[in-house]
Amino acid sequence: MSVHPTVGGPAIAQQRHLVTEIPGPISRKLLARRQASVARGLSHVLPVFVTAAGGGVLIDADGNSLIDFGSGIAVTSVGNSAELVVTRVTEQVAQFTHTCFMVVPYEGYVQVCEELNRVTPGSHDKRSALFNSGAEAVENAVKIARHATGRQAVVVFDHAYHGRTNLTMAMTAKNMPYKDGFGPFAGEVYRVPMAYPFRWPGGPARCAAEALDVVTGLIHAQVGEHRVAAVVIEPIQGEGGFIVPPDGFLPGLAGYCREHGIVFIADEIQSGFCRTGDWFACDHEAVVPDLVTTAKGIAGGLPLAAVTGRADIMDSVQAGGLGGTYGGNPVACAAALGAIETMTKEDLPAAARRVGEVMLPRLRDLARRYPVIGDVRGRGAMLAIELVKPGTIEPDAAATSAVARACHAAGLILLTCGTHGNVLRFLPPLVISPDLLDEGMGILDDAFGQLPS
Ligand code: PLZ
Repeated sequence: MSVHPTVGGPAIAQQRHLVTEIPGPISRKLLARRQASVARGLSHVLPVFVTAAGGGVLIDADGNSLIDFGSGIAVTSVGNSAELVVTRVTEQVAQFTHTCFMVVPYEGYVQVCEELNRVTPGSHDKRSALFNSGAEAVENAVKIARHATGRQAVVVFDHAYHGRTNLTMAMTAKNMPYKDGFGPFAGEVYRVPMAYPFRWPGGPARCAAEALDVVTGLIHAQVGEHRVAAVVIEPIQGEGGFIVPPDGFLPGLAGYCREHGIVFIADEIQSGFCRTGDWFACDHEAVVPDLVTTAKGIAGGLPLAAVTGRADIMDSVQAGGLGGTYGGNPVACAAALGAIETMTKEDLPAAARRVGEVMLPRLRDLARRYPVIGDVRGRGAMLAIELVKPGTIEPDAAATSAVARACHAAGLILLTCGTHGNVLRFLPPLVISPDLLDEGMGILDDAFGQLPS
């Protein structure tokens, strides 16, 4: 058993260990307090209250040690309380906590932008701007694209997820729970079909070419290329179901945008920062977006987000046109520098590929044994299985939540996703030990075994 060293906290044994039912009595008490004090609109995947976390495990208030296959939705890729994040944050928080970059600047912000300009796809001249959340980064990417082009329309995809603010809700596809009752939504947002191999009517082999035809045809007929400021796409879709477009689709789309002066925006908020086995999911096919939005994995758990892209597009905005009180907060910047240093030193893209090499064969084996699994997909440590009524492509959300619940009860934190709630997704910290990965897969196997046949 390996021990995850954390600076300033206890070393956490890398093992699953349950001492109560899940959630235990202390968590249940806290949940009652939560229900009396916190708005109902916030929900939990699993209501265990965490007291410590590191590597691939979370410790709860009852003393249970749970395996983490969620990373707080693809955030703690470097592990929780990763050593370099803790050191840099601790140093920074003792120096100064805030000045507001718009009032008085500091070096950490500039360093994070330099790093972003270096690690994001393409070697062209770039600029970055920092924000607090993924949704805020997407909002700003759209602002910048509109400003640079003088156009208004924004094209997004079926199954897209871009956030919960007014503009990003309009860009997000799924109604329940994200949009229901929250309208009216921002205008000039147009939705086109996603290249979704498992569900493409003409079959996966024809998906890339046919989807490109459909998308460009719809933009031409229903929007007009000259009105489109930006096409925004997650290079691997996240909340919408971990949908991986077939090879050729993203390069084709990027080429089409170039041809028509449309800003091509890759939303790498979930797929970025080593998660897919490359620094960014776009790297897989050497696609170079005009703008990239990042968040989540960027700062090891502290709130930070960014827009990075072509200097001419970014710098089209007047001084004072972008900003916010907290965007690029010095403590969050220190965390990002620690996280990026960890990714580089520990070669976390390779670690993500190894996670995929262990998990994909196991998931494919499950799919052979359990016909409820219709598709296995993903790259690196961004993997998923889609559950359907056997022999059909009809989504099976009930089986999906039954499997997730059984995993939770056994001490494995596992997330679902998908427009139809029928996808189990796997997002372990990239530093998770092979033993924990293996144990987690065993729990998943047992959970499928418990499904009524
Ligand atoms: N773009 C691709 O995945 C956030 C949302 C969880 P924020 N995904 C997790 C939830 O239910 O709120 C996300 C994403 C992509 C944008 C966002 C938005 O990022 O930091 O949550 O605003």
